[in-house]
Amino acid sequence: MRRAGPRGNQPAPPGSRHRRQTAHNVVVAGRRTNLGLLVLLSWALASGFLAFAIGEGWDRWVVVAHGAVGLGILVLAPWKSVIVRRGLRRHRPGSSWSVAFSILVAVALATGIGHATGLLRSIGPVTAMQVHVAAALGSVPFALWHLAARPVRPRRTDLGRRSLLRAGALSAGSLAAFGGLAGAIRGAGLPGRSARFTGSYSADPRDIPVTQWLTDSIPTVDVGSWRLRLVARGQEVEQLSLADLEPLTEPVRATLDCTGGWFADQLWEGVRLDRLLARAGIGDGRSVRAVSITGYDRRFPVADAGRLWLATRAGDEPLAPGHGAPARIVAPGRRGFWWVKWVTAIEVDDTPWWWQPPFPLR
Ligand SMILES: Nc1nc2c(c(=O)[nH]1)N[C@H]1C(S)=C(S)[C@@H](COP(=O)(O)O)O[C@H]1N2
Ligand SMILES: [Mo]
Repeated sequence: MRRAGPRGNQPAPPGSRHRRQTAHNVVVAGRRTNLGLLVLLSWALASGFLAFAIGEGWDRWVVVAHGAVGLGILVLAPWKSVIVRRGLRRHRPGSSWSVAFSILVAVALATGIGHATGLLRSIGPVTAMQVHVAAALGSVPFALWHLAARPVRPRRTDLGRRSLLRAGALSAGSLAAFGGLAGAIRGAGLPGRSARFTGSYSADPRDIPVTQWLTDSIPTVDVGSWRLRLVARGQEVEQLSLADLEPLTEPVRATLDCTGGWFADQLWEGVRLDRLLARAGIGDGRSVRAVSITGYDRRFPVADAGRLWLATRAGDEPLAPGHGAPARIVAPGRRGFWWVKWVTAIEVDDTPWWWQPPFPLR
């Protein structure tokens, strides 16, 4: 392997004050660009995470911020390309890792823009959104490696007035890029125009895809012998059959919005969870956990039980086997992964709702 000397392969010619000064300026500008990229990449990750974690009205701004931050990375790309070219010339060990890192970031950007504009919705069997998330998550180890191998050392002056002005200019540039893209989507009538604020596209409610979060399987459930177990602090209190539940159901209109990039609005019929808990006398506790036959589960604050339903029907039909028969959670305002299918138990206890991985692990 070729090893670069401490100053790289291209030492500045001695005595050339001008050359040295220029090189110094490039290095300083490079450090700032790298710092800016580091901030943008971590914000992109954090806002992407948030945009998935919650689906209520206010996170509209998280999604806008996510878009602006992502485009900010593009805004810095011309500056970064100068650094990259200089870096590649120096043949430092690990440059193939850097290349892989940039490819993953580029793929995340391209699929993000493709999804937002609607110009690229799927790549073979996977959605652009899935590729977007996979590339972004896949880039994290590379980002950590990059940070260790090519550390960006913050300085006191990074919080100074000039840096703040630069940060302001970058924010303005990112927002302008976002506004420009949004304008282009509208102006050119791109499919992205019809997307929901979460970025999801409308799907036919009678034909929504059977969607598993990661690797969960579709169980075979005998509806006749199925029972819902109501559990309070580890003690089973009651078992209900489908026939027991049906008279308790009420209609509820709700939008299932999958983080995979589609949504469907329809009329469900289900039992409101707070009523179900009150009926069984197990309403006091901190959280209520919906457990699937498959082991998939989600925990909700008990205070939200009035906005959660255990649904047995959708669009005037009993739930289809792939869609959670005989009973699934309907959680208006929450993204699809909260809508636990094939529910077998509803448990109340004093565990805080947030005492669970932010996203299911199966
Ligand atoms: N048991 C279980 N429930 C689940 C999932 C899963 O993998 N396992 N996937 C969730 C996700 S990510 C979504 S978007 C919805 C999809 O519901 P559908 O298959 O009826 O379209 O179910 C949710 N409920
Ligand atoms: Mo989903």
